[in-house]
Amino acid sequence: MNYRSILIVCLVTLGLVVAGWGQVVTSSDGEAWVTGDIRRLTDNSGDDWFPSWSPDGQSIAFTSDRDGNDEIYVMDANGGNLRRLTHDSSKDGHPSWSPDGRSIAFFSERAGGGNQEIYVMDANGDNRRRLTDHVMTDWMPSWSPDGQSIAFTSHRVIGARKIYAMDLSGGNLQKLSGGWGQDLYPSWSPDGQSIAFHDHHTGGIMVMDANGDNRRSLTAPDGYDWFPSWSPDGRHIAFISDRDDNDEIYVMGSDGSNLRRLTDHPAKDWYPSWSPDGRHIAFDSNRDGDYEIYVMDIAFEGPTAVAKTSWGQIKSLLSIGTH
Ligand SMILES: [Ca+2]
Ligand SMILES: [Ca+2]
Ligand SMILES: [Ca+2]
Ligand SMILES: [Ca+2]
Repeated sequence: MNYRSILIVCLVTLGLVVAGWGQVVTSSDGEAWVTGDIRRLTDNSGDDWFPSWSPDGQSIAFTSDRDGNDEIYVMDANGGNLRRLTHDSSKDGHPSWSPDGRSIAFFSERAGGGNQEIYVMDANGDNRRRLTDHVMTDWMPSWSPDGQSIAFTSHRVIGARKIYAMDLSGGNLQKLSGGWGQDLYPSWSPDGQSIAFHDHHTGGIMVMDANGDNRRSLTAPDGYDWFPSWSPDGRHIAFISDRDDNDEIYVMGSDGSNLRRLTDHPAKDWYPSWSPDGRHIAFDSNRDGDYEIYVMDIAFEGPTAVAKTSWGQIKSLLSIGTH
């Protein structure tokens, strides 16, 4: 960087601190993520988990046991207007919105015997229908960007959890990952070409073509990286890692480059879900005792963008934290 670039970076940093933003996280190549306010959206004694941002940006679905057992809820993205979508004494969890925002996939044990199956319902909880019917665990659904398929994790190969995909009738079942390892937490890339997932054998994040080919490793942590979540523009993947001794949210390029940490708190920070505009990440954390849903403001400044930032862009950047 030249002196002018350094001066601009300093001014941006100072401005963001004055504006209430928390941190400018840079890497050695100068690429920067700016993290801002963290807001708590829920406040109750139950555990609130697995946030999933709706495609229109207006709502966040999540799992909570606040009413005695795990159910799916949805609230406005500011935490208001809470609605409960499921009413069953067994576990319901891990909501995933369809790309058109009309439906939510989730897993439920309502079929009995502690057997988890994948279901889909309308976004208001109506029209629930079951997609899987297998004695072994089926869970963690992730909708394809074209809305035609749902990837999920299943234990139906004895001793190995694998990534599968099916159409919306539950048919055309395809096993996408092979071997005897444990593959979990599929996340479909926004262009539909790839699926990221957690490989429990290496502990890292892997990615494969959407047909299961070309499996390759993105991270190789000393610990575990899990729950990848693709950014809406497809350029980045957020995930959870314990590589720094407590569970934090990290982000990296979708090729595994430029990894950096976004949260810094001794409590657990889990399950990132991007807002559709890429400017916020919802997650859950037990930093206030039990698990609650939080939203963190973020802004990405590429490796050359900061150096080229104009005063107009600085003003624009500073206004990101307001709604
Ligand atoms: Ca709670
Ligand atoms: Ca339930
Ligand atoms: Ca099952
Ligand atoms: Ca943490």
